[in-house]
Amino acid sequence: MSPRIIIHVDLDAFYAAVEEREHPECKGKPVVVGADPKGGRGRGVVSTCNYEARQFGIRSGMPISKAWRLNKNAVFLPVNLELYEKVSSNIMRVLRSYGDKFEQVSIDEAFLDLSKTARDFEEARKLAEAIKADVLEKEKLTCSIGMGPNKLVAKIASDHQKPNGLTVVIEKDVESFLAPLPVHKLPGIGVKTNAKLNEMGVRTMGELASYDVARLREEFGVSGISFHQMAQGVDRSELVEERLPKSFSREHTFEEDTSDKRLILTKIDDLLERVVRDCKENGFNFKTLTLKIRYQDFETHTRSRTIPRLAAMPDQLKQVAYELAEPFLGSHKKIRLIGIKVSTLIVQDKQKTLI
Ligand code: TTP
Ligand code: MG
Repeated sequence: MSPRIIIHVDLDAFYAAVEEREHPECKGKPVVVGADPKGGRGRGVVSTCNYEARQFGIRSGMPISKAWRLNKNAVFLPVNLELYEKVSSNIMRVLRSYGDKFEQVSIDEAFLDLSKTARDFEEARKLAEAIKADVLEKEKLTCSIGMGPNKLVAKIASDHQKPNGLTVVIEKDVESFLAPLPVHKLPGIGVKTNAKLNEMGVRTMGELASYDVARLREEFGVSGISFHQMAQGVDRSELVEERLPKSFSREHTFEEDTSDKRLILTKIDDLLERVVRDCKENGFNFKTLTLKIRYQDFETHTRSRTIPRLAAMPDQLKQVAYELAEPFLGSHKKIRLIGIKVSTLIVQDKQKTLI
């Protein structure tokens, strides 16, 4: 059987690159896309930044106030999601046309199965180069591509030579490619698992691949077995061609931490209205409503409720949201952030449960 040839395409500094394209005067300067820094007092986070800004230590998810401290002269721009979504869908259309199977993973990344389109890795490499050139010509953006015999290796490879990279890992090189990489590059190995593995003396994927699997199982349960397999580059998962959303959500960070009940409930109304609209506009109904609350000290809670009737009226929904919020409103601590999520989605016409 000929090996599978999978590629993973990931746009470089996506939001920031789109902004640079739209504002050529920013080219070469550090660009940070995210919340308003408000002269260092802003309370949101960095969505992303270009590679120039990364040289100052700025990163996605970092408080915008910290980014501001790291480089006050960077160009700070607000998030224009509508524009990025449009550019993303143009790019996805281009990518889809190259593969036999296509799976979009997020706004700026997708897998393609080239096993039937290309005879071997050399031919696939040429296709990958053509894809990069096509995206650059049509959307004036660069991407990084990883190629491997499965999704796991392709995904790790796309990150290997960012930006504007192309990393090809043929089957016989998989183990030697992975061996020196840190274990946190594997999906599912977050901060805690990484720390635990390091404690056990396991830092690289090579060390993980040769670690006693029974011990890993003892420590991490069935995930331990999966970590062991992944470290050896084993992944049999297929591309999932159509991704249906699992939930819709929105959050709001207050300008100032608050315990003003009216302000909080008004914000809940607002978030609820938007989330329900997002959900309906995408053709879904939902069964579960979740409220998230983060206090000033970052302690975070979520509470969920199943909605008794699918076609609940806006007032009933509000009532449920208020009830979910109630236990948090009397706290002596102020509230920093609230969020609303709807899940257990039902396709509106077919009434089909997706989760
Ligand atoms: P990424 O692909 O993780 O990051 P990137 O494209 O900006 O940079 P690169 O791939 O070159 O490392 O995420 C894609 C987009 O998703 C990113 O441009 C902005 C958005 N995003 C957030 O809004 N918040 C986040 O915490 C992250 C990681 C990404
Ligand atoms: Mg990216």
